[in-house]
Amino acid sequence: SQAQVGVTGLAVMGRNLARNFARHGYRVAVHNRTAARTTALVEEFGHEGEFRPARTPEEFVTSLERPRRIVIMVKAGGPTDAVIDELVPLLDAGDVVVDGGNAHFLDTRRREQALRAHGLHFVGSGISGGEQGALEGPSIMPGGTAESYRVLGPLLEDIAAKVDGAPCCTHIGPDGAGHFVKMVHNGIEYADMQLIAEAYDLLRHGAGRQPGEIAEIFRGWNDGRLESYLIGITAEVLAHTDAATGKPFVDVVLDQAEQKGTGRWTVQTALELGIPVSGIAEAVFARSLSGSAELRAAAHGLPGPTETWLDSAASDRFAEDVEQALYASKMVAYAQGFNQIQAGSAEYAWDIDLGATAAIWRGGCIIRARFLDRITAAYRADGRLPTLLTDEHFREALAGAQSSWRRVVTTAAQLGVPAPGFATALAYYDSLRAERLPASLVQGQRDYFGAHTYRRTDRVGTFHTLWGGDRSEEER
Ligand code: NBP
Repeated sequence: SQAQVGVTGLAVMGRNLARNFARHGYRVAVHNRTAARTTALVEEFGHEGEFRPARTPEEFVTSLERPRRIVIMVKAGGPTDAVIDELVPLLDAGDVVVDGGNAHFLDTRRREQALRAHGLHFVGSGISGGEQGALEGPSIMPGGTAESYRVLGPLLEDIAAKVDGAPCCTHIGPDGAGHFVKMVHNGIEYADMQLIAEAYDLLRHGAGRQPGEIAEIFRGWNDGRLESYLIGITAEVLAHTDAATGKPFVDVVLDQAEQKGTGRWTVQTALELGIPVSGIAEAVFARSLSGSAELRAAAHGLPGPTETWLDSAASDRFAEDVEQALYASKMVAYAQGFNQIQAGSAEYAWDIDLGATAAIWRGGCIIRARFLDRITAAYRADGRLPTLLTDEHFREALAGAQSSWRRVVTTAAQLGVPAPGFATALAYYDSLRAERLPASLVQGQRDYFGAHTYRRTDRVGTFHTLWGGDRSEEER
């Protein structure tokens, strides 16, 4: 009998995804440009299930039952197009082609349109969870037509992570919706990681704690509302000692963070949509700054504050404040990310269910966290919530956190410990809640130098003041 699903591209992700399908009892056709990877997979893991190795794309396609379900797991960009071009002439109307790589959602929209012209379903699917997730259950964010989800959904739900018995996979929406949501997921991941890193830095260089002690603090936090995969692994990394030097591992790693680009895409897209995702942007910039070795070397030795440490009593209370600040800043970062999804959904008519999106991030993916239940609940209660921050739970948490949050940002500034993520989150919060913003002054400046006009609070219409003349106002 023919294979039920095919995977082409058998590097770490594709191989583990193919094994995941096989372990769930599916007959899996496997193919890779370089045949050695296909052979190796079958030799090493053939006992795990029914694999149908194929040496050529033709062999791969004919080994699949129809409508065919093909998952492409190759390097994003040109390689994905190359594989699609190779497969399309071999396929039949109704077949479903999935791109499980980290494609840009605009590429996915283009590919979906092109394949639709051939009567094929193209599904751009976000898959999160890395190598281990692919094998043991990732969080899956498929886009594409409703028909494609009917053919493909049950298999994806089978291999996805489960939380309380529910699969971490849902049909996100048409064409690029899945990859868009995956992109924002990665952006949020950047923000979350940056905030955790800042919490560490404040405990280390503000409160004078050692990495091992901070690991214990994080373990404690992981038993509470901050419980998440990222906090858990952070504690592990901080507790780790470098074998070669006997020093804390975190002290021997070069402090220049790298990036593959999905965080940058999130910010670029947010700029286009006009959505302030300052938490994600600061995280991307923080990585860039860390990598600017020459700049940092040149600036090293610039004057800093004279106060450099908290005393020990203050330091104990400070750890509690940092937990509050981290929770509040994290709320802001997620609220911003969900606003971006909301905006993308409106712009491209995707009709994305925000509550369902938060629910499938509870398992399998890097940002999995207890906290996501709160987001699902907030959007279930009100699908049109303008910002998560006004939901009852979030509002109460902010009320409880805000004075700690302010102390942490103030202390960071006083001690000269950079906390761009915490600071920008607080500034966003205060900006949103402000009754009046100095944007009125910016409008005045714009009108002064460029006659860009302004609106008034007390009358409708568009106005200009004759700044160079008698400063009378005229309606434009
Ligand atoms: P890579 O991104 O390293 O890609 C390697 C695969 O692409 C190999 O199978 C390679 O075939 C194939 N390939 C290339 Br390169 N050029 C090709 C071409 N012109 N035609 C056909 N095949 C080509 O693999 P990965 O790390 O498993 O990631 C796969 C996708 O999943 C990527 O889009 C990645 O961004 C995404 N992703 C990765 C992770 C992760 O944790 N690694 C997590 C989530 C998503 P070869 O063997 O013949 O060279």
